[in-house]
Amino acid sequence: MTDIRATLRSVSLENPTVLPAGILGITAASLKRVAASGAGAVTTKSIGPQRREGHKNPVVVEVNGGLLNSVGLSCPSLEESIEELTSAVKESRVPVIASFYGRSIDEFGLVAAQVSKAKPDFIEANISCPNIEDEYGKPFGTDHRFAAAVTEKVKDSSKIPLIVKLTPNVPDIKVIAAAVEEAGADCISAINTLGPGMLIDLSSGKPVLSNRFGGMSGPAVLPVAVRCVYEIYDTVDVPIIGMGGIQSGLDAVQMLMAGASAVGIGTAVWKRGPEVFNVVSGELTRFMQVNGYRSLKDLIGRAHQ
Ligand code: RRO
Repeated sequence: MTDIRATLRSVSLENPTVLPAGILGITAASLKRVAASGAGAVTTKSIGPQRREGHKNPVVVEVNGGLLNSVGLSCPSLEESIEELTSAVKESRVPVIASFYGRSIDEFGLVAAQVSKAKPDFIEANISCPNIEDEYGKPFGTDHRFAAAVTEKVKDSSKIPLIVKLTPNVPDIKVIAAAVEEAGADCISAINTLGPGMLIDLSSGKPVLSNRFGGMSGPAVLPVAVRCVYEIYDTVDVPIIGMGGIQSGLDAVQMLMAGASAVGIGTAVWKRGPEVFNVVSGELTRFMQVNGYRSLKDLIGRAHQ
């Protein structure tokens, strides 16, 4: 019997696939739909301290190997977001992760406290959005001191287990991972989008995205994501949700072997619909059957042996 159940701290997932932040995660209805399509856990779009329009269209463009986005952290008001989150937590058949952000360290604490009232299974601090500048002019996740300060503030503000989402856009992701673990992170998710990148429209001679630059996701980033997860696994003891470019069960196997305990599937949902979660679980199960792996424990971190 092949067992693909996953564990993140004390939370059990029927399978290791997770809907990451930013994809179909604004309403309770869409989160429930993804859960019903076979995701092992679902994450909200990042919830902010107040309503935010985000950047002007176009905010997403398809490029070779994936997508370039600069949505700009659009979100409804905090009250609306919490209302949707509360319904999702009550009605979802799978664990719910509440992603959130703040523009300052204090704001991270305030939003964490508010979001936690809905009692999600995890809160996820998004310290890695590439498309906005925080009060220090760059994402908190690019500096180990700010990453640790946000983590500490959130841990002081909430009793809900904390995931910290890291950016690949740093010289050494191990330093950031060690800092957030030391500061109290219960799990790490990685990676946020790669870049920033840029696409220029040849007829107008202008950048395609209204914000000019955007973060890259999709199959082209998989090797970067696998390397980041591999390095994080070498550095910390907390569980890792590995994401970035996973489209198939075999991509998921790579991520598990690199050290992830669960795998995020984002851009592939945009391309293939929420059915992709069942497809990935099925392919993962078949790979394990054919190769004699009985449970995810046999796969997780295997590349380090
Ligand atoms: O909204 C965005 O532009 C965005 C976010 Br919050 C993020 O975390 N990662 C990304 O690629 N885009």
